[in-house]
Amino acid sequence: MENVKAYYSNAPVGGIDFKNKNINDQGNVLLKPLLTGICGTDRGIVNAGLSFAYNPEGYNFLVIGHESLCQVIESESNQFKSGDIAVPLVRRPGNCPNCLIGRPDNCSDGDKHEAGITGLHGFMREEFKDYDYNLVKVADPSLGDLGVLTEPTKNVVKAFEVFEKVSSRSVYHNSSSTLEGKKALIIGTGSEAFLYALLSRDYGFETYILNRHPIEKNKMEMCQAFDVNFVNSSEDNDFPDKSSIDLLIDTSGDPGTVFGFVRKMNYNGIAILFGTNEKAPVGTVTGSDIDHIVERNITIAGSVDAARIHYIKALNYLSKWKKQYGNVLNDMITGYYKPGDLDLFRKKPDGEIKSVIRW
Ligand code: DN4
Ligand code: BGC
Ligand code: ZN
Ligand code: ZN
Repeated sequence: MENVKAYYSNAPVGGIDFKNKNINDQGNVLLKPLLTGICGTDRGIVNAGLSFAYNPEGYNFLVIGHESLCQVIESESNQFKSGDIAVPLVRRPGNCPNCLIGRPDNCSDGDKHEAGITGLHGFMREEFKDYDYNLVKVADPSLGDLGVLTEPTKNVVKAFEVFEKVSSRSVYHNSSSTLEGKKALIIGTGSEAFLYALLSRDYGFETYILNRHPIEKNKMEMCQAFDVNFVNSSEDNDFPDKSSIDLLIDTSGDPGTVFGFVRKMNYNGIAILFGTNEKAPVGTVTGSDIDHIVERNITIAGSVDAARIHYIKALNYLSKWKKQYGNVLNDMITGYYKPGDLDLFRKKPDGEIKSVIRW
């Protein structure tokens, strides 16, 4: 579609006062989006599955798009020059103690905003202004389009920080001081699941990703390249055969599936809940599930978003993986689309890992 200026959803207007903070027209850097990734959150907003999303104050629409790779067009900042490549931060701080120390990802009162999600317009637009302190520079030119994976990768880096903090409550590693032989199960086979699988392998976990149907050839090949095992739970409902999951990461938001696997977690196991799906069917937690969790010191933790430090680490991981896996990593971007390819928000293309819009 020609002349598309922005996408929008019809989320209801929220009540938080966030006047004069829209990123349309304020900032010392003018940016042109090159690529915008789309993810489960965007589809959740467009399909009314995420009630926490809301429009900026005074608007009856929300420009979506939070996974952006941009080029600097003009800059009044000494941190950026025209031509630089940058990724904008999604979350913008409020005034709570966590927000004030640069950790709005751990906001204590919910009074923060997220570009393209909660009360702040996003990056699916032909250009916008932002402040340099909201931008992370992509310095490695070899990353190219893969820079668009910085934003989804930063969530994974933060979740592993949560894993590290929680795992320190007991001795978690094996008797040789590594995680070799420890089992990580990631529920889901979307982009976040593949990024979790990559980092899980880096940590040394024997890594499994799971769905309740077979996955396409490109995804099977990617599992092979990353040394990750795929489990089709509709065929293999005995996986794993005993309570042996040391790290469970959920990207599905499906409570029945999550607690089905919490029942199979090992002593001192850690479950990180990450996927959100308000439309998921009700799941059941029994007394014996609670018994299992308590008696084994299992921790269930939620993890959302990430801070600037995780964007920087995400870029480092992407550069490392690019060297390690070469062009296989490029295949994480499974499709390039045009602004106006609206079906993309309603239906996942076959074999999708990361679909991106090229501006
Ligand atoms: P996605 O590509 O929709 O990934 C969800 C995955 O879960 C897909 O592969 C689904 O398969 C799969 N799935 C759904 N239900 C089940 C089930 N019952 N058993 C096994 N697999 C299942 O989305 P994404 O990768 O972009 O994001 C993953 C989730 O994380 C989304 O819910 C996002 O809203 C959430 N998210 C959270 C944060 C954060 O907390 C950041 C980014 C995303 P299929 O249905 O496609 O076959 O910061
Ligand atoms: C974004 C996060 C955000 C989360 C919930 C995700 O898609 O990557 O930055 O916190 O959605 O709104
Ligand atoms: Zn996203
Ligand atoms: Zn806060």
